[in-house]
Amino acid sequence: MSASTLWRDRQAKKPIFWAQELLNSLFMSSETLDNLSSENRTFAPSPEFAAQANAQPGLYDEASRDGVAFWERQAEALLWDRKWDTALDWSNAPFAQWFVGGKINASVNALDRHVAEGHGGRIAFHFEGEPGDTRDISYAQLLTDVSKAANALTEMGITSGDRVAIYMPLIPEAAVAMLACARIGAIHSVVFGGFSADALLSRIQDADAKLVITADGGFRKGAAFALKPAVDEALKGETNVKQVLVVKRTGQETAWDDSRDIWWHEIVDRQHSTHTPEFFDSEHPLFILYTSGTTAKPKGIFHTTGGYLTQVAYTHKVVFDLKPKTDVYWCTADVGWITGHSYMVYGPLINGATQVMYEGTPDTPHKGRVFELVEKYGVTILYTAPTLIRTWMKWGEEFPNQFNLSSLRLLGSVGEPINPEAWIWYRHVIGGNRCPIVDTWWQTETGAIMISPLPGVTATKPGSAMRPLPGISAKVVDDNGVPVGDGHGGYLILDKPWPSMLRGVWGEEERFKETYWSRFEGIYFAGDGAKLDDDGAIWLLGRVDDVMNVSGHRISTTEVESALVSHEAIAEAAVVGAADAMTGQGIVAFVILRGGVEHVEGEELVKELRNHVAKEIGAIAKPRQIMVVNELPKTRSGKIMRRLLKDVAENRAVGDATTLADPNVMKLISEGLKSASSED
Ligand code: 6R9
Repeated sequence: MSASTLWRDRQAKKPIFWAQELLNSLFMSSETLDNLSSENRTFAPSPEFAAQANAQPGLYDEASRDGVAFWERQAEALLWDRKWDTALDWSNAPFAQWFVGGKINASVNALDRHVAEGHGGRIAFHFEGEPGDTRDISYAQLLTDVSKAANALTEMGITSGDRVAIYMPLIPEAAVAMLACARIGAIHSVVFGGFSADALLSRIQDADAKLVITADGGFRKGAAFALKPAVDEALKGETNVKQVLVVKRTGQETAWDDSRDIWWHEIVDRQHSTHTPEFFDSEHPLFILYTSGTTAKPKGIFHTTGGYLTQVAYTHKVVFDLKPKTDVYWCTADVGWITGHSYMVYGPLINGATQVMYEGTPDTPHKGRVFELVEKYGVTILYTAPTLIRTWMKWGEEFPNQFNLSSLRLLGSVGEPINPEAWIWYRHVIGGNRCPIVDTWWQTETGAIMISPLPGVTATKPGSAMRPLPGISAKVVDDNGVPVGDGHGGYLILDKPWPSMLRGVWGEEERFKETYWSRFEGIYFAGDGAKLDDDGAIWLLGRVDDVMNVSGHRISTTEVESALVSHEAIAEAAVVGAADAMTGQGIVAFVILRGGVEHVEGEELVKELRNHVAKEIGAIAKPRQIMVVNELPKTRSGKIMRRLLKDVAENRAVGDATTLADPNVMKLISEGLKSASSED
């Protein structure tokens, strides 16, 4: 599909019904979030896909009929050393306990079990390093690696309940380190390898980690980057870290402190190749993962074992339709992100999946790298983020078209709302119009997927995550916590406990209650705005703080971005609401142009885009300013840091940009905006 067909396609959509929304908002002050456009295309699964799918339509009824018993059945799919006495204890809400009295080991479920069942020869990871080095690691080999690492951790004095910080590139040892911690009951805290020494230090301190597992470096964008120096820098701060375990990945020159640093190969390789696991309480903490909130201090979201494993395994099976014997599954996330925890380590390994793990960036050494690997390994299930899909759109179809992508049978998306245009492109160009797309909504806090189509059941709409999964209760409510009807917007909430829910914010009980459970009494508020369409399908509108208020009308940044991206000249867009004396907030857009498309330039283009948004959504959504940029400020997990763009749009000094993948981006953008003139 060419860009111009996409463009026409978008034009053919039913236009807007914002006038009605506007009226509603006049009469109902609680009508808080207006989604001004609508999407009518639907894509039902093929009869062939539907017939073979792991999840059949009856699952919804089964879950709503059986409540907690439904989750007990999912938990039974795991291997327990001792079965639980009580499935759910919610008496001390919001502190949930699932499968109370049960004893389980995460690593045994991920590894030993498959080997015992005769699948030790199955490949767990096809690892591909960025420079092209490869390793095929079987389940039996992975079990040996994890057992040795667990023995090494024990030799180093790490015991159950200790916190271990993991700061690594995306290499198999990262997964081995996580599973080795889990095996001995130590709590891992993976800190994304793109974070700075300062960020690492604050996370080490907050969790009071005893050990850091790192590497000399990794490969990214065609070069070796160093990690160990950031650890050295961080450990100049006040910590209780006694030892640093270092994987040799790049072989680069590395400063060394003999009293503290230990090479992974020196201690791990000489360990015994088996390890007898201990079983832990279902509610034993499994990991802490830091995530940013509205304040500067990151929140240590912590998850426990039995419930988390139950839900990641279940969702991985039903949402990705995994057939462990035949599928090759690839989740492109980093282990430093919750997606890497739930859908690269725990979920897929528990389900016995064969996966691809790729260390580097998708444009190295060429822009077709991901597609090349799909062809090479015969990937059948691909799970990635909208930001990468839009980047592929920008690069053009010639890259995917050079490779055979016919092995793909299912596509997934996660991390932010996917624009209908990107969804359609993904389906057409990557999925050959035959693969169901699962747009999966969830959070670090939820631990596992909560809202998503079931690929063999749901007729999907481009841009909608559709419905809560069987077993999950999610609703869209107004300011007073009252569910809104179809066709209305509000706040997305979860009103029933779920097995993989966060058990708290590490060391901050009050903050946990305050952040998640106080907006609506006793109900989890996710921080996202959402809308139900006329069929009751859920449309995520972004974080509520990403919602703009222009002349009293709330407009989602996502929606304006989608409108901009639907223009043939635009590859990617980020929109912020900037303080405006007249209208409260004015819409400021930052756009990246699509390569290889003929379009007008400069002033003319800006005018055309503003009119285009007006046509797509309504004049109310016309951006005040549009600035063409080469890059957008993104975190390494791909989230656009709108906070920084807002600083620029409001002529403030740009705030903390330490978590940006490329810190120079902001400088270029601020200089550019000063010279760009405001319209009207
Ligand atoms: C898994 C993950 C969580 C926030 C969440 C929401 C956004 C994630 C989404 C989505 C729309 C989807 N988000 N998936 N928005 N559609 N399919 O991303 O966790 O890093 O904690 O971010 O991401 O705003 O609240 P996390």
